[in-house]
Amino acid sequence: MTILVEARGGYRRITLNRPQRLNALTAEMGDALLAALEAAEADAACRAVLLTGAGRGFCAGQDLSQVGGEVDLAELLDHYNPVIRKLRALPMPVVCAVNGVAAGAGANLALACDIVLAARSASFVQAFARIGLVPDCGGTWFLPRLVGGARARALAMLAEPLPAETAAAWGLIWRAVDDAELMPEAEALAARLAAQATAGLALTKFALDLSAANDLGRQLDLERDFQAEAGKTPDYAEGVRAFLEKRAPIFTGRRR
Ligand code: T3D
Repeated sequence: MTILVEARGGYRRITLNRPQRLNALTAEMGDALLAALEAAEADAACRAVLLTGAGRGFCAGQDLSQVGGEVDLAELLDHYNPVIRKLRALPMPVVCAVNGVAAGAGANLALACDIVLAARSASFVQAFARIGLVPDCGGTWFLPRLVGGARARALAMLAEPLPAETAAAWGLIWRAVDDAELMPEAEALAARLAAQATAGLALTKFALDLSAANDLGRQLDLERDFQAEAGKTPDYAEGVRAFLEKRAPIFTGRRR
């Protein structure tokens, strides 16, 4: 099984599982990852996803032993782009625990998640330029938005490994943590998010993404509409009630 799925308290942990190839991606693996995300979305008890890799790497990008010759790269991306789209459209937060090197499409798979933690020993490599390719899986979209144009261009064109701590300092990821702390911290974060108001978090995620294409006026309109929707959820009522009663809220994640 190239993708492992475990149901935890309120969230699903999805593990890329080809450790002998640093979890390098194949078309079948892309399809299996998409199916795992769709299954998480269909499960009402699942309110967050945690994505990580087995072994010493997170993901080394496309499996290069399966390309070349007659392989149509555009066709290959038909297996990966739906995964990136699904990560951004999933109505729940996705935590990524980058346990080792994240290269090529593997780096951009991590950047497509909502909150990225990385082990201090991990690194991010936009490896594409080394083999004459263009950053894909959203790399050309995520990079300039996260780190700005100057750093995006150098990362994409030089293909040098960016250590996790620098990635955090530059705003490419949320935090770099000690290697031994990565999975405990990522699990705790996923569990914490799974206990929050899921619909509000989903709308927050979509609003932040949509801001990239909006001017302030349109974004204010969008916030008004999204707020109206969040305000109809039982979790909003519970949040206010809990505040007034000076207790911790108990959110259900239900939309209605
Ligand atoms: O449609 C499309 O557009 C195609 C999609 C393209 C998107 C892409 O992702 S293009 C970029 C593809 N990825 C790369 O170019 C990265 C290649 N890998 C590396 O540069 C290095 O392996 C790493 C920097 C990631 C890690 O280096 P290191 O020294 O820690 O490990 P290693 O010894 O190089 O790799 C360990 C094993 O994994 C090794 O196998 P072996 O010798 O022990 O049998 C190595 O060949 C294998 N491996 C690593 N990356 C890949 C891979 N095998 C196949 N494909 C890989 N991408």
